[in-house]
Amino acid sequence: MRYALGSFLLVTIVAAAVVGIPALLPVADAAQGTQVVEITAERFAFTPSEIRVKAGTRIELRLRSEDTAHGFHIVGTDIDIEFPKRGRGVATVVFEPKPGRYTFECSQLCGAGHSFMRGAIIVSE
Ligand SMILES: [Cu+2]
Repeated sequence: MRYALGSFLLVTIVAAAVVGIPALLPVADAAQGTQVVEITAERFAFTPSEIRVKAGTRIELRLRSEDTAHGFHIVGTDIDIEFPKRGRGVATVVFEPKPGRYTFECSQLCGAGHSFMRGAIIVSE
């Protein structure tokens, strides 16, 4: 397991398997300005693959695999983690981005379509 620790990055691995997450849609926590986004990875896509937030939002990404281990790298940042295969837990990444468009990609070789596993976080002013 690799951890890239930056000032704006917090990584935790939740040991318990998360079963039956009720929704994949972002859940806003207005009081703290935190938006929780559940992301599912499955060869060869992240769902959702596009996340839009307003500037100043703290994004808590909860990454869960539906098959093998995958990686999650936000290009241009030091966020790059591996998260476990199905049933082995969830990895949480906290990202507090400036406005802009950030590409994320799988960083753990996971099969023939690995290089297609990407998405974007779009932070508007
Ligand atoms: Cu991959």
